[in-house]
Formats: sequence, C-alpha cells, structure tokens
Amino acid sequence: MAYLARTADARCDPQQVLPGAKSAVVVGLNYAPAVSPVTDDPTRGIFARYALGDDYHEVMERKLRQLLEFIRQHRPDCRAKVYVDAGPVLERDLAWRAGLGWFGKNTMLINTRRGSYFLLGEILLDIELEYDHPAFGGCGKCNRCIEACPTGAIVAPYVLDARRCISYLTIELRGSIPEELRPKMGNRIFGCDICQEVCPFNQPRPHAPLRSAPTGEPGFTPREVTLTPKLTDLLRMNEEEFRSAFRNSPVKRAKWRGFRRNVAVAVGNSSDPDALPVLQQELQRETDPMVREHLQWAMERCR
Ligand code: B12
Ligand code: SF4
Ligand code: SF4
Repeated sequence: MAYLARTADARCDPQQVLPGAKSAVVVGLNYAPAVSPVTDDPTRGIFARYALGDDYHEVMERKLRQLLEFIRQHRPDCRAKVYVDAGPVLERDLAWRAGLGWFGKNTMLINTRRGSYFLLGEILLDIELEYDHPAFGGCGKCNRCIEACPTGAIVAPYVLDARRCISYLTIELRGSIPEELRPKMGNRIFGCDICQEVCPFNQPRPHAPLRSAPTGEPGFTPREVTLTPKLTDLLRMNEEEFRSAFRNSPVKRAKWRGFRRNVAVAVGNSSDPDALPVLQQELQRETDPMVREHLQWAMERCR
C-alpha cells in the first residue's frame, strides 16, 4: 500500500486534488446483507460483506454522477471531482466532518443510528454550500473489537497495523502470507468484518432498528458463490471459472493467485483430512511457487 505514502500530501489537502475546492459532498451507501455470510463450519469460506455482490466502486460512482448532474442543473459552471475509495482522499476524515459518523476504536466510521456497514464516496466542488457539523459519538469503555481481532491488528484504540489485518493480507498483499498469521485467519478468505460483527453499534436495538438493516441496493445482492461456499469447491475452480464467478466483483482485486493462496490457508485452518486429495491434485497442477508453498502448508495442517 505504498501509494498511501506517495499520495499523503494530496490526501491531507483537497486543494491539491481540485484546486479551488471549497466543499465536499460525502455520501454513505449501506451494504449490509439480508443474510449473514458468517459460518461456524471451518470447511466453508467467509467473504467480507462488502464483497458479496457487485463492485461498489461502480455502483457508487454511477449514483454520484447522477448527483453531480443534479448539482450542475443548479450550478452549471461548477468544477467537480467524483471519488469512491480509490482517489487520494481521506474519506473517513471528510465523512466525519460531514456528520456521517464518528471514529470507532476499530478505526471504522460509525453512525450511531446505522452502525458501520456503509461505504463512502464524495464529490469535491469549487462552490460553497451550507455545511454540516462533525458527527458526535464514541465507544465509551467498550473494547470488544480490540479483544476480538484474531491477529491483534488493532494495536491500540484507533490504531490499526494494516500489516496484521486480514483485510490487507487477503486483498492487498501480493506475496506470501506471513506464516505466524495464517492460523489466526480461520476461514476468512476475502476481507474481514470481525471487528464490526462484535460492535454493539451493528446490533439492531428497538431504539435503533436501522443498525445492520439490509441494503436496498440490488447490485449488492449476494452471489451464490460468496455465501459460505465449500472451500474445496473454490480450490477446484480453474482461472476461467474464477473470472466468470467474480466478474464485476470486488473479489477480482485479490487476483487469481491471491485468491488461491487465501483459500489454501483457510483449507489448512480447517484441518479437514477429506481435503487432502483435493490439495494433492491442486499441487500437481499449480505452477506458481507462492501458491504451491501455501498448498503445501495446508497439506501439513490437514495431515
Ligand atoms: C488503506 C485502506 C485500508 C487498509 C488500512 C485501513 C486503515 N484502518 O487505515 C486495509 C486494507 C487494512 C483496509 C481494511 C478495511 N477497509 Co479500507 N480503506 C483504505 C483506504 C483506501 C485508505 C484509508 C487510509 O487512508 N488509511 C490511513 C489512515 C491515516 O487514514 P484513516 O483511517 O482514514 O484516518 C484518518 C482520519 O479518518 C482520522 N482518524 C482516524 N482515526 C481517528 C480517531 C479519532 C478519535 C479522530 C478524531 C480522527 C481519526 O485521522 C486519520 C488521519 O487524518 C480507504 C478509502 C480512502 N480513500 O480513504 C478505505 C476505507 C477506509 N476502507 C473501508 C472498508 C469498508 C474496509 C474494511 C471493512 C473492508 C473489509 N471488510 O475487509 C476493512 C476494515 C479494517 C479496519 N478495521 O479498518 C471503508 C470504510 C467505511 C467506514 N464506514 O468506515 C473505506 C472508507 C472505503 C470506502 N470508500 O468506503 N482498508
Ligand atoms: S478487519 Fe479483521 S483483522 Fe482487520 S482489524 Fe478488523 S478484526 Fe482485525
Ligand atoms: S466494538 Fe466497541 S470499541 Fe470497537 S468500535 Fe465498536 S463500540 Fe467501539
């Protein structure tokens, strides 16, 4: 994630991204699914909630472009930049200032009424608007996320060591997963929501029924392949099947070899002796040394 350091100056100063910027319209898009993708069965995989359906970058950008069209009907000459995740923008900081939520100790932006299962996007504008106030709220004495994180990635309240985070290890990391962290990853094969699953602000209460209420966005409907799939079925997939199953899905970011690496680690963590023949077969056809090493590790564990 060296790009974060490379673009640090621009991230801290929207003027460098849009000279003359005066406002940011920040939006949150709910992605909570109607069914839980979590399973206790170690022979099945868990995908992060945001990755169950279509790629949110495209879904959100479409909506933001519509919003920009509306703004331009009123201010045709305004200059603007639309961003979802990928731009050099500190999205959570802007979202906090815009009143969408406050910072949890797990570093997520949390909305007291809705929880944290929402994604951020923004339109930077060179016009002045009526400004909202920063969101008010906090975790109090709760430390559940810090205690629940299996890899110890939340090293202090509000401080995340991304190198230990399962989300980084399964999505961003291109090479080998450090061996000491593999057993702690369980069956999370793409992203991780554990520090959100345990958060009281994601549990619906009579006074806050919107917390984790299912999204109304049809593009986020879970695909069959992302709902607790059998790990050995995923391991048997070929590259073409992977591409077709995850077309227009965030999962393609892990790339084919990264995905196989993740599944191999989860199979190893399942300690399932029935997976041995599949691992053996995959080892025979796999040519990538990095993936082979993870398959061998999984075989040791299943034996
Ligand atoms: C790099 C990145 C990651 C990295 C590092 C995450 C991290 N915590 O820094 C990794 C790969 C680990 C990751 C994981 C995830 N990510 Co991410 N990630 C990003 C990305 C691209 C940049 C974040 C960044 O700049 N981090 C560096 C630090 C310095 O920035 P920051 O956390 O935003 O914090 C700044 C301010 O917010 C503020 N601040 C932070 N903490 C506090 C505390 C207090 C008290 C105060 C006052 C201020 C404050 O100060 C910081 C410096 O200005 C953003 C998109 C974007 N462009 O911003 C998405 C983003 C943060 N990720 C997102 C999501 C959904 C996730 C995952 C849930 C995905 C998953 N299920 O696997 C996990 C959650 C892990 C976790 N607990 O954070 C969402 C978060 C939405 C939300 N409601 O908060 C974002 C905003 C993407 C989006 N467009 O929706 N992510
Ligand atoms: S996403 Fe998972 S690994 Fe990362 S900090 Fe949260 S609980 Fe820990
Ligand atoms: S689990 Fe507790 S400490 Fe962690 S973010 Fe939620 S309220 Fe805050």
